[in-house]
Amino acid sequence: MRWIVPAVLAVSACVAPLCAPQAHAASPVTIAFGTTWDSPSQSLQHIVDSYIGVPGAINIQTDYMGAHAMDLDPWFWVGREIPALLITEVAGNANRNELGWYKETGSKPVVDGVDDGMVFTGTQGSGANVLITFPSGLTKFGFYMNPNGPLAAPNAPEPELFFTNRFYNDKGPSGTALHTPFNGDAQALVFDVSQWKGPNTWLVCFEDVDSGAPVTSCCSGTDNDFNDLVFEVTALGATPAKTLTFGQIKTRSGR
Ligand SMILES: [Ca+2]
Ligand SMILES: [Ca+2]
Ligand SMILES: [Ca+2]
Ligand SMILES: [Ca+2]
Repeated sequence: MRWIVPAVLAVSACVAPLCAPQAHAASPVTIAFGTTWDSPSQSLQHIVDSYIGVPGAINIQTDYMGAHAMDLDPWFWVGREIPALLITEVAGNANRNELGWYKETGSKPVVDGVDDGMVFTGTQGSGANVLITFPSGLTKFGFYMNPNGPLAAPNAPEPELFFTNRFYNDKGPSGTALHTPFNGDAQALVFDVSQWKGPNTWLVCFEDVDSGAPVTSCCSGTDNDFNDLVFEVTALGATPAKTLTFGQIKTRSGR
């Protein structure tokens, strides 16, 4: 099930250039899922089942944003002040992986402290929560990961970053696509969890190894398990997907 940004909120939130037309660029986006190098009990499907509390409510291989034709691709959010909760990290580099936000302008951001910022440092772990207040008010944004923090990661030497907007990620291990998608590797999966966690709530699941590398047995290439940094964020998603009743809109508007 997909929530849609309620029209009344979308209108109030939409000021140019936040509401520039977005292309359904290439969805459905295919993901070359691998077998986790971690314990099977720590697979993303297990994590999501435990997080939702309803096993199978979300199928991580088929329910991510972009999995279906006409899903928005690339993905982004809109907000002024957004809470984020670190659910779990299952990665050898968990103590160094860093997560940040960046202002989405439609071109690859320069992460330099202007129009971007840290969300979770490498030392933060499960249960860490932050409230991000965007300095310029209502902001169209996405997230980036610095894999292994200030150190290099496989196929991702400094200063390479991974973005929720896959078009900002390289193709293949270093620029040549080895498999679909051929126009930017997906390094994060985004799931709409509003049905279980409250309106406009999303689960973002990063892969901390370059996901365009071949999926191999442990431990070269990538495992593409997408459980390396999993967090929840509450913000308006880019895709209006559910029509609310007038009563629901009134309720939300009164918040
Ligand atoms: Ca790094
Ligand atoms: Ca890549
Ligand atoms: Ca991984
Ligand atoms: Ca992992």
